[in-house]
Amino acid sequence: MKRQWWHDKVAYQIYPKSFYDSNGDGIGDIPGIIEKLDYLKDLGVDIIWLSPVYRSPLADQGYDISDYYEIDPRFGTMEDMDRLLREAKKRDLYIVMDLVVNHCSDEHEWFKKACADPEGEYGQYFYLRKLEKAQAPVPGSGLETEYSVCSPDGYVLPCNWRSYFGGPVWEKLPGHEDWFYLHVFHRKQPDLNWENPKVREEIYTMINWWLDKGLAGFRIDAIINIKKALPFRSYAPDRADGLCTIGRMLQEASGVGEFLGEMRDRTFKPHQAFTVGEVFNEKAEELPAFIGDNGYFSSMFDFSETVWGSSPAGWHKNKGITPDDYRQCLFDTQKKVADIGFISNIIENHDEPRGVSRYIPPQDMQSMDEEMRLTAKKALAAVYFFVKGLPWIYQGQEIGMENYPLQSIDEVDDIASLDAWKVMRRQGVSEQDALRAIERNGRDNARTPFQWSAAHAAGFTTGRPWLQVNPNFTKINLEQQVKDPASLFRFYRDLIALRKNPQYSETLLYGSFEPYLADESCILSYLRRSSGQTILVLSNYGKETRTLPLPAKAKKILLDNCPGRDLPVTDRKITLSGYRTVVMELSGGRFF
Ligand code: TEU
Ligand code: CA
Repeated sequence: MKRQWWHDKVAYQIYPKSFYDSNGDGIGDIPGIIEKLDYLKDLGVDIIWLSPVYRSPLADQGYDISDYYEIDPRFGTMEDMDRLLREAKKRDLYIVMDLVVNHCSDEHEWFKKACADPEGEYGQYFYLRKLEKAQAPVPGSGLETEYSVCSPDGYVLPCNWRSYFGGPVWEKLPGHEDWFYLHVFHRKQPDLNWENPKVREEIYTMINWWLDKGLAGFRIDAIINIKKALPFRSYAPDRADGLCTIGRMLQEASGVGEFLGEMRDRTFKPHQAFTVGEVFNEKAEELPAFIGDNGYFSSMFDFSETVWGSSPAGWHKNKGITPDDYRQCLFDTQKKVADIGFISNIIENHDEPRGVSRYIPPQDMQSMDEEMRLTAKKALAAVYFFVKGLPWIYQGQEIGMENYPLQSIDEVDDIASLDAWKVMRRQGVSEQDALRAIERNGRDNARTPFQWSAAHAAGFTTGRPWLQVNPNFTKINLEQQVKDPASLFRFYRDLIALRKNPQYSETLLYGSFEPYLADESCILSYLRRSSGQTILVLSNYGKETRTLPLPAKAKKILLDNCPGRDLPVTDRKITLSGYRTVVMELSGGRFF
């Protein structure tokens, strides 16, 4: 694998709307991010991904862009953006924006022109179809397929795919009776027709415009969806609504690489841009093409842990992930990626519940005392941080922010959660059970305001926050943790410092990955090895004290999540109390 400038970096995701509000309107903004750049520098991160701040009606919180060349006034101005790029550069920070090009907003001028003239040039920018009302299927018309579904007013839809946000992916074109358009996400997010070279040219021009402004690169949104299996066809329904998941169609889609390779060659490569793909449903054999040396992207996220246990039947059927399941996902990805490229590792993002509320068994979180709860949060941090690849920290993860304790569905903003609620209630799931399922899986968990302090609205705003603050902000906030040497924030700073320590970075960046004690339940442990150095990450990822064999003599303890406590260790074994986790350099010789 070719070595890249960003391999020794640590990355951070900002969800601008909830990061820091500089003008008291309750919405996080770009000037607020600028005010916090020194904080991010002090934490030790380098690459900063901003979730979208382009002009948008915010139907999907900015992932519905109505002008790719404008900043939405709620987040600031283009001057603010230029200032952010300058201020970041002064601090050797790299700004990466969100590239959302599977779809745009229905308020984008392209879509307005398509509505005005569906058969004109801009009609080709989208997937529009003029449809017929249902009648007795004419043999050979293709309408007679057993899975066809109709619009509420009887038009036969081209396919029975279900939007990621629920309901059919076909919506009536505003102002028309028999024209429909495709949206695999929200109806206010019409899919762009990537088969149209004009669309691709528009997108490449926009990407280069932003890269010429000094962006370090992009996180690339939902990009696997740009290649549909055409012509449209229906697949066996997976629910009583007669629809099937987009994933079912994606299994049949092929050729996305032509678009991704063209985009890379026309934009990212000429700018040596850093790119990280949000790729679900990729085919295993595609990995080298995606993140190999000349891959479509620099990196892509490992979502194996986030999708584990999810059920197409509804969120109430999603299985909770155990420490052993988590380990299996983490280790399987390490094995799959090996030296193909650099995978991007997360425990949460703006679409996921908080990592500490998901990957530490909830029953443990509830039954442990404060001290062991903190120890467990540090254990999770160390375990994901030192596997091979690029570690990402999502805003608030570094202080251990937790899921939001939902009292009512009225508190929920997330359109995915609101759809999940409908799906569950339609299946007779009780309000309480449906609420608990949203509390466990909903995207708002990661979108509550960053908890800066115990002051009003957790110090996020002087006004009324756009989304409620987690009531635990008086206990979990940055101001308190900066002062506390044993805090999670300080531990994250130590993790980053260790990864960057020249004595160990060669091993932590490029060393091999070797599972250790992988058959021991609730032991999350692995070896990182480079020529002449072996580092062991060893976590007793459970509440009970465990005595474990060492693979070789401990040479030096590099990190310990219970530093003040006695550590019983001999040449050949070590005793770890609940969730205690150590990172140690081993001496040369191996016992086995
Ligand atoms: O998400 C793409 C996506 O498919 C998954 O995150 C998931 O299916 C979705 O969040 C519904 O639960 C990206 C963005 O990360 C997400 O915030 C946007 O809503 C989506 O694309 C549309 O742009
Ligand atoms: Ca604001």
